[in-house]
Amino acid sequence: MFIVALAISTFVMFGMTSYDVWAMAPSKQPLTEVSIHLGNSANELRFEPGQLTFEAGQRYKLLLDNPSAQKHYFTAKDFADAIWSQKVQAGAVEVKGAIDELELKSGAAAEWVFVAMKPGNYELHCSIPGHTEAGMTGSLTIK
Ligand SMILES: [Cu+2]
Repeated sequence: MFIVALAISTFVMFGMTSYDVWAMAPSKQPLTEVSIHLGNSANELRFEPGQLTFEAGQRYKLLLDNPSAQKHYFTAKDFADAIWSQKVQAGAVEVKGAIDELELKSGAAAEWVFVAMKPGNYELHCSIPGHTEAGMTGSLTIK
């Protein structure tokens, strides 16, 4: 397990991203934990909360879960472009690198560790047909 993690880290370090210059330092910053629920136990089509605010330059662990009976997506492509994703962890699997959409099945949970970068207001929605229209949208702000 450790060797696999090390191999992935090495791969990420040699990947050419615009964040290479400071890729090591922000990964060690203190974390602020923030939670968001995709749907709820009453199966309403909404994010709770529907609005989250982050500060540019701060590192976050976004805790996502799905307490509803159906699957949902956390889709936020512009937001994903405005952050530096360190990893997404789900169960015993860690995924490194750029991610802009997560699918959470009923009862699933995941953690997204990132550094907020570019100030702005970014749209969040669930991309399952009908869910956005039913109100499953949110707003992610970086200030
Ligand atoms: Cu949904």
